[in-house]
Amino acid sequence: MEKTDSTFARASKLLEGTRSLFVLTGAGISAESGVPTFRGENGLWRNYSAEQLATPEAFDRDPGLVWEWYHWRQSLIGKASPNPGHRVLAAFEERCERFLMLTQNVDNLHQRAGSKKVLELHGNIFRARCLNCGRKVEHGVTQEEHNALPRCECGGLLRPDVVWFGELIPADVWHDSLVFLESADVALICGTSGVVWPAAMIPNIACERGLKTIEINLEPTAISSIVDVSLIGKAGEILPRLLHLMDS
Ligand code: BJW
Ligand code: ZN
Repeated sequence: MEKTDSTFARASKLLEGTRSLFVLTGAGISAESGVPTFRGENGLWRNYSAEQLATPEAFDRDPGLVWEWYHWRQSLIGKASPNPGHRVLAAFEERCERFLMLTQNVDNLHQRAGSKKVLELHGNIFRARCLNCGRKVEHGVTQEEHNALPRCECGGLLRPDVVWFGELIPADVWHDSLVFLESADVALICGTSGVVWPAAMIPNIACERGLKTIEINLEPTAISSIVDVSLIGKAGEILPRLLHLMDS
């Protein structure tokens, strides 16, 4: 058997035997749906990086520019569909007695693929909140006049209801994830560069707590050396292959 075959066999065995599965996903799981990732090739929008746009300071300075980025992404995501990777993760939820997915993605694609137990660490791109009254509203790309900044009923400026750099992640989401990790058997980490905190701590926490860990990524990352199994390739190809092996 080739090394890759035995690596796949180890991963599918771990997944087959798990009663309690924790999944962490990042932008890579949606890449094959045509949603750009944040880092690496094609990670920039008009030469701006996520670190330059996804901050409260960038929004204070130029809310029009930041909204343009979000509208561009909303429109891409609106046209995108879940890919086989999303669908296999939804199938894993059906098969496990206990399951929790923590996603850093804001694109709804897991939910659209049928995943139910999904916690959003960085918010949702189709929701906005008012900087004046705090109201949260569903917000899609077509909702305002060309060039006008999105406004709340109260007249206040709306901002995307997502978590930017320097902002706190939702405490309940983080708490529930850590509680789940206490009694999970396996952590599957899929399509994240693992450079953004606190999500970047999850693989280490999982290892410390004795979980078996599997990583799926297009390339080796900082956590590849600490996980039990590292599968290199496209999530939309690897996940269906794992499911197939589990069924054979
Ligand atoms: C595939 C694939 C395929 C591709 N198949 N794989 C110094 C040290 C440590 C921490 C900090 C520091 N300075 C500041 C911080 C904290 C900061 C941080 O982590 N900064 C780092 C950049 C250093 N973190 C925060 O500020 C967080 N809050 C916080 O810590 O609060 C406490 C605090 C408060 C005040 C001050 C300091 C601390 C909040 C982080 C919020 C991140 N927000 C964003 C935007 C969300 C909204 C939106 O979508 O617009 O979240 S930034 C962006 O990065 C987005 C993502 O969710 C996040 C992670 O990216 P992800 O998902 O990993 O994507 P990529 O592109 O990085 O990677 C894709 C991967 O997929 C790659 O590995 C590819 O190889 C792979 N891939 N195709 C499989 N087909
Ligand atoms: Zn308001």
